[in-house]
Amino acid sequence: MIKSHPVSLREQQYPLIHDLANCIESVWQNNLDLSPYQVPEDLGYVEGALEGERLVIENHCYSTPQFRKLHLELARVGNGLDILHCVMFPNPEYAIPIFGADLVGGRGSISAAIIDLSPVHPERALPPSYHKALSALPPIHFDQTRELPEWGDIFSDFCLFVRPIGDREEAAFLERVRDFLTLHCQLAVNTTPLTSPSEIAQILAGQRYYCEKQQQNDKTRRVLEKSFGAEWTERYMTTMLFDYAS
Ligand code: BLA
Repeated sequence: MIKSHPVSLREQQYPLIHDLANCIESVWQNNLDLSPYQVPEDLGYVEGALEGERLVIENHCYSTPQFRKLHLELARVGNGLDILHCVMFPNPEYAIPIFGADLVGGRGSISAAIIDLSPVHPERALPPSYHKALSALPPIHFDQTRELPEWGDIFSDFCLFVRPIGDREEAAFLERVRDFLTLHCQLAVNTTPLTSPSEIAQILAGQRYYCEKQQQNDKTRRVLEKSFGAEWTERYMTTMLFDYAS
């Protein structure tokens, strides 16, 4: 027995997803001061199979002085579609971007791999320290880049949205995630928190805008609805995946 359920989902997942989950947790452990985050009791490990294929979801959450919630979610649909979803929600006193990653694939390839450090600043610009650090990363090339959907105006110029082909591109994607995450954790712990209520209110508004846009992702919604129904999915998307303080 591993954890509270019979087999860890991660062990069975597509290798890049499995490796990325381990990478994310080790960068968090090495750079941040992690505390437990209380996941609503019925949402830590969920299984559903309403009208479609069985969907299994495993959630791992932490909080730190800089981050209200670090969320890593692993999911498997039926016997072949694997998903990794990760969002780092900063505390609103920290004027830092939102790290997000989503990978969808299985049975031999990843169809969508996206990572970004998304600005929440009112002018939708990244802090200068982030701009400088991200600009200094070595150039990277993927054969197949993908178009962002209409709601994707939340993403930065550094957003990487690709279909990685083969071992070399998959390894390059993993390294880029490690670089984004490491520099994010290091910049975050060196950020001085805001004290001005009006500045904090602007950050909250930016985070809310990000969450409202992400909630418009119909591809995510459809996968969840097929196994759990519309009502549960609405609750899950607004309280677990993209919740914001109001
Ligand atoms: C795309 N997300 C998708 C797709 C699926 C999911 C099935 C389509 C894959 C494809 O087009 O190849 C499904 N993603 C899920 C599910 C969960 C999930 C079920 O996280 C959770 C249980 N999505 C995020 C985050 C980002 C994100 C944090 O959760 C970005 C940082 C982006 N996912 C994202 C984008 C697309 C996507 C931009 C493409 C949407 C489109 O092309 O319309």
